[in-house]
Amino acid sequence: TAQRKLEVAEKLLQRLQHMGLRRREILLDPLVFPAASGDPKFAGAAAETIRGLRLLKQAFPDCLTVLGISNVSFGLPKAAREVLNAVFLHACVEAGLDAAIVNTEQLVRFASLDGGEVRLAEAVLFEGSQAAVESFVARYRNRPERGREDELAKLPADQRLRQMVVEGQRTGLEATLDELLRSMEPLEIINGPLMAGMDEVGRLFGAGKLIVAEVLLSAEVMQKAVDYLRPHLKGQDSENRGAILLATVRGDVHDIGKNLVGIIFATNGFRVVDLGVQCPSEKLIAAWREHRTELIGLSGLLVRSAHQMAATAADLTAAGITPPLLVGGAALSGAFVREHIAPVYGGEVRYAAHAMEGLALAQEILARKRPPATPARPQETPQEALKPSAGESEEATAAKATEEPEQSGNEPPVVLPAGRKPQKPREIPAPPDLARHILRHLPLDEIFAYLNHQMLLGKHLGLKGSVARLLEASDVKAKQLVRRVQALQDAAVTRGWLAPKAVYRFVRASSRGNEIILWDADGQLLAVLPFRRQSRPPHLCAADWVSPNLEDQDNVALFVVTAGEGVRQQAEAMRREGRFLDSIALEALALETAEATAEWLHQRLRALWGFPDPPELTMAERFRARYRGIRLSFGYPACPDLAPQAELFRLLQPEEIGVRLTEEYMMEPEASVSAVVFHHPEARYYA
Ligand code: B12
Repeated sequence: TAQRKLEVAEKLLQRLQHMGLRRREILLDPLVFPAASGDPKFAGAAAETIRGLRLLKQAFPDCLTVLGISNVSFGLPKAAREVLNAVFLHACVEAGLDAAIVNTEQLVRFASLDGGEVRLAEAVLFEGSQAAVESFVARYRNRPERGREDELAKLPADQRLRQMVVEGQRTGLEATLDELLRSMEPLEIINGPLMAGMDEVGRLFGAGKLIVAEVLLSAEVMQKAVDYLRPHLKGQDSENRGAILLATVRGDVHDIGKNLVGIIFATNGFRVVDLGVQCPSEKLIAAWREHRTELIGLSGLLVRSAHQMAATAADLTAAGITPPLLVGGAALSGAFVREHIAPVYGGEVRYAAHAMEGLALAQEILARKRPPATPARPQETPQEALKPSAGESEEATAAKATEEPEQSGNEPPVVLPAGRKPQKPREIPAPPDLARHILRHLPLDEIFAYLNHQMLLGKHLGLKGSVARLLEASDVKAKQLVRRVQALQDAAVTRGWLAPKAVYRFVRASSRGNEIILWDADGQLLAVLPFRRQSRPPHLCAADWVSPNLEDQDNVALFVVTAGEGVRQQAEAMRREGRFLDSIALEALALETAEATAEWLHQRLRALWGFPDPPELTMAERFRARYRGIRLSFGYPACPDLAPQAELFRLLQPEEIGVRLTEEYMMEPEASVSAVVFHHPEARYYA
């Protein structure tokens, strides 16, 4: 029974923990007995296993669960086993199963079963009566089994290969390639079924039917196939769709966006020359002269990088280098590209909102331009270069690099309408001290609890909709991604890939107009930080949340946190091995760990100020800043100028935790966050 399974697990855990094992290192197996063997003592046993799984997950949420699946269908015809295994596995995953031992080649996809067969299988699992078993068996007695691979196996080899790429399916890949090699040249296979598969992946992504994570899995199959074919290529060039020089611009350490683009282009037949991050124009010019690629791709995270792209474009033009230029990055917009980059570049410039759009643009450009571009000026009209990119919304355009700060701290303050000034807090909280604190060994396990899965799985890996709701509804894609990320988290803990660190200090502060003035304990001026005031009502400005009177002993907190740079090497190694999804997921995990560390530290600072979060505050509420005060980061709309990062660095010296500032005020490593923390109860984010 389920209860008995729980009791046994309790005893086991006690013993294992006594031996020094931690709970998250333990996998509990609740075991399953054959559900349709005809032995009455096992009737309903599968249902007990599922109930047992739930009890185990409730009682020991830190432990993992594992189960050998196919025992449940022992004694049934093969076709029936595949169906019963699939239905049972689905029910177990819904009950919280973390790992399954299962022959994936003898498993049909749950989603491909019709309602009738699911009901018949469930009757066997949950009722276990002889009648239920008989009707189930009757349906499959004379049916051949039909695993996904079998369905694929029925297709001619070229169509099968194309479909394997589309589905990210690797089983049988080598056999299929061997079969094709008997009648096709390796290059024909690459340019034929494999590329056709990737083209279909692009089409499905464009139609919203595949997410980034799935595209990466398809890319993995593509890479594996090309690697397998490479020895047969006999010197022929396997990448023949064009070549691209890829770089993140000067002063910018943003890697993940460029890497994603690199993977997508490389697995779609492009030769990618990756020049890395912080790439100055001179390096790009020298590399282009060496490689003469048909395209150049520039990436960058921040608004400053968008300006740096314009400068780079002008430098390339001055050097007579004008192949079509693809540009992308979070703070870039089509409008900025049209207004600031296209006019200074001698060739065509196209903005790509995401990597797949960049690929489509590259293919479109090269289809128009073949044979390959020469160093001479391209012939297209300026109008062509100014075309807005597909999928670029007005809203996205308005929020990005085109937007100049409305008003910086140096301008005269806007006069506030009467009554809009924030109330002085009844009591200004006193910080415990004004010393600089360095936290070098932060508890990674604890910080992972502050990970924002919406950002990680939604923003970075492309899952659509509310991640929390998808998980609640046991969405298979969401659960698979969570498990993959969880495995990376575990590896990050045990192998020390991530090492979050922080430096913070509370500082005396007063305000003057749109500025916050920082003072040391002796009343010596430390720094002046500018903030933007809204030019429209309610004319918010962060400076208003700090008292103008020095005697009020008001204060703010400053911090820099980082997740360290341990993952960069690891992610690169994974990319080399063709583990594209893991590589991007790991980089994304590092970035979101930096943000999680900021959230964790911010909570700690509130407690140190004397107003800890109420215990009932949920993590989802915390992500929506439903606590007292806010943290603003330079570069955000309330303080768009990044130059004050230098002041923050002077006061915090985060170099001691391994964080450096680039010439464009970006922090290296990439997975770092800085902030000014306000305690004022009325403080809120504004743009
Ligand atoms: C997640 C995030 C973070 C994460 C990770 C950052 C990262 N490296 O991606 C963390 C928490 C670390 C972070 C930190 C900071 N961030 Co931030 N961040 C974001 C956020 C929410 C999403 C960025 C994102 O999607 N990254 C994932 C990658 C994969 O996306 P991507 O680079 O855009 O790449 C895709 C496309 O753009 C395109 N692409 C990119 N390059 C190229 C190139 C080519 C050739 C092609 C074809 C396509 C292409 O394809 C890629 C994949 O599809 C944005 C806001 C937003 N909604 O966009 C703010 C944002 C970029 N951050 C911002 C700021 C200010 C910062 C900080 C400076 C704050 C601070 N003071 O601490 C720091 C800087 C970090 C540092 N090292 O210095 C600002 C930048 C504005 C500005 N003034 O410059 C933004 C716009 C938020 C805002 N509205 O204020 N941030």
